[in-house]
Amino acid sequence: DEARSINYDRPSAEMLASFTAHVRSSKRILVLIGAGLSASSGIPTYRSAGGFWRTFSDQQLATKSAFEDDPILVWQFYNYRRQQAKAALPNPAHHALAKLAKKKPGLLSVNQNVDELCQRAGHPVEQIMNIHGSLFRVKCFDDACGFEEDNHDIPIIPQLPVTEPPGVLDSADASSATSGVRVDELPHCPKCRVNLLRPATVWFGEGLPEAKVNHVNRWLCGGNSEASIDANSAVEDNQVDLMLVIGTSAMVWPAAGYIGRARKAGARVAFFNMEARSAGVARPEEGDWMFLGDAAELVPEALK
Ligand code: BV8
Repeated sequence: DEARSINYDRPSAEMLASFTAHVRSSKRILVLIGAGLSASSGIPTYRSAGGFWRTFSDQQLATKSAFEDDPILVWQFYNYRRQQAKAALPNPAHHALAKLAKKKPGLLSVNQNVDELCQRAGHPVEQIMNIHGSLFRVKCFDDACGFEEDNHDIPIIPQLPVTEPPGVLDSADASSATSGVRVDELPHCPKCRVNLLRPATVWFGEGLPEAKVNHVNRWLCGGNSEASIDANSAVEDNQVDLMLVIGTSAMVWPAAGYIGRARKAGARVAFFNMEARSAGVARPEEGDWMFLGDAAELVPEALK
């Protein structure tokens, strides 16, 4: 489905008024967050031109096999992204969303981003599920070991440069051989002392963190306790009043599936994107709102 980039009219007064009224009367709000929310903070999105690093797309490097083939190259990629995310600042949309979460205890954010900018904007941590992990957590390459911890070191190891030398970004020879780093210098798991540490983001082909997915499922079933999901009881309130879909191409599953699930639970949907999608789950339906433009500008305006 082609994405049509339409000229960005200002949201009409009546569209804003109807959305604001609905936000005010909404108790249970589900938010799906994508890279577009952080674009104005200087973090390139995945599927736009800037989303490439050297000659690779995220999908080529964010996989177990890419790490097994060339852990140095993958750590160079993540070292670069960690530094980029660390240098970035939350933008007005991150702050507006955090403010709404504090006002609406029935709000839950499902965050595909791994940059931690929502948390840095003060989004209550119990109301945001980072279902694709975080750039600032590392874990043992062997899941069976189970070691995982926060790590904000920039660079992750002294031998990896903090910034990419000019030219490397688009050089044809993007192999890690140019790094001068040896695999035994890469961070190793302090627990099993055998395996390498890897970024604790969810790679393609990997399952999402179960606890976080269960939390979203419980929230969608209306309960906040284990009971509601086990007993399959007809919980009192599994209605979703509003879904905000902010800066995501909704191409990555299972995250994209939350849009349809929220609709089934009664939600009207507001899309915030630079492009209007004419098909797929990211397509606005009757009664939805489509805010076309930069999330950093439109989200604070729509939520004020
Ligand atoms: C799983 C972390 C099974 C890594 C990420 C077909 C073939 C192969 C695979 C699949 C397939 N179909 C489905 C799959 C599975 C695959 C998938 O969905 N692939 C897609 C690409 C087709 N999914 C998985 O592999 C998932 N796991 O299914 O496992 C399983 C189950 C159980 C047990 C074992 C296995 C895992 C998915 C997680 C992958 N990890 N990232 C890392 O980055 O380090 S995904 C990656 O994409 C990011 O997390 C990102 O958040 C996510 C989604 O991208 P977006 O955020 O939407 O960003 P994008 O660039 O795409 O779009 C930006 C949008 O913003 C655009 O719409 C743009 O218009 C807009 N925008 C831009 N600027 C602005 C803006 N909007 C507003 N304002 C602006 N200024």
